[in-house]
Amino acid sequence: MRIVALAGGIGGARFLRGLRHTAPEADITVIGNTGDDISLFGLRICPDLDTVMYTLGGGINEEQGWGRADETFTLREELAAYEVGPAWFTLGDRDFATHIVRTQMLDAGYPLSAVTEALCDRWRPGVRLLPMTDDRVETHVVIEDDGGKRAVHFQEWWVRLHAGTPARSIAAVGADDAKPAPGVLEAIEAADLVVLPPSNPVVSIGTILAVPGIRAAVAAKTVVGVSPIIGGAPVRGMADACLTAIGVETSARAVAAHYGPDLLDGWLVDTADDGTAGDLDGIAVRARPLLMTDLEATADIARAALDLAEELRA
Ligand code: FO1
Repeated sequence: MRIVALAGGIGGARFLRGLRHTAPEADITVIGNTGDDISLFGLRICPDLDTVMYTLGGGINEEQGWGRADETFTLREELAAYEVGPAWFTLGDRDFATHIVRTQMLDAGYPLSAVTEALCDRWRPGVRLLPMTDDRVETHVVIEDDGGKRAVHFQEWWVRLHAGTPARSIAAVGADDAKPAPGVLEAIEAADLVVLPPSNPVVSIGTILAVPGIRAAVAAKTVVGVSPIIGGAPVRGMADACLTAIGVETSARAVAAHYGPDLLDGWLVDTADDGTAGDLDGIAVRARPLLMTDLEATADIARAALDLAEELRA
């Protein structure tokens, strides 16, 4: 079976671990969000690609869900001693190596897709990890505070401001001119089904779908999504702050409606939202426990998504 999954960071990566576990024989292609990417200290950092690569490759810092396990922070301390920032974005020594290798290859002219393939040669994630595009796309957030109205990089809003300052708007800068990375459209077209993991529907899944050509290609397939919202709140992260920014209610049903029946064929909601089950504009909604408490629970959720897709494909 050929599966394509659109993935952002922590929630998406954890879900993919369950998907790989429940369908070890499947050919899984992950299209990763690159809108969170940022250049710092002269290095290109791709948080969502790295989170998928480390999580599936066994190197992730499990509690944090991002960055490497067994980290040290000597470089960070030395940079701080030189008063070279930003201090609010924590990079460990092991993680720095990934960004150095990536930046060297980008500077040598390799596209991000080739760089990602090279990094995955080491990590062997057990899926094919493709960036959504090789072009530069960066999510920026317009905020208004006593400093006036200004756009800040998504990472500054997310990490330094903890999404505490309301976003007036969120823009995937460069998305309109971006092209899907090599292999992205082909993988979607060849897929038996597309899965939308419980990633952030705005800045992760939404950003991937904003790359011209990707949404239409996905919409042509059988698509099953997993709600990142349980009982009116995000399980992790601050998807509520992003949903509010685009005027979407923070509920499992509202996210399904936001994706739309042209895109979604099936939608898994948690039993806490069972009352809101019942199909939505033709989207088959099913309720089941959605907390990814451990690998088995996550594999069961992924299996439920595959089963729903099979039911809908028939
Ligand atoms: N998230 C934080 O909350 N604080 C950090 O200092 C931080 C550093 C960081 C470094 C590398 C990386 O790959 C991810 C990092 N993240 C950090 C997480 C990151 O902001 C999010 O994973 C995504 O961008 C949103 O999914």
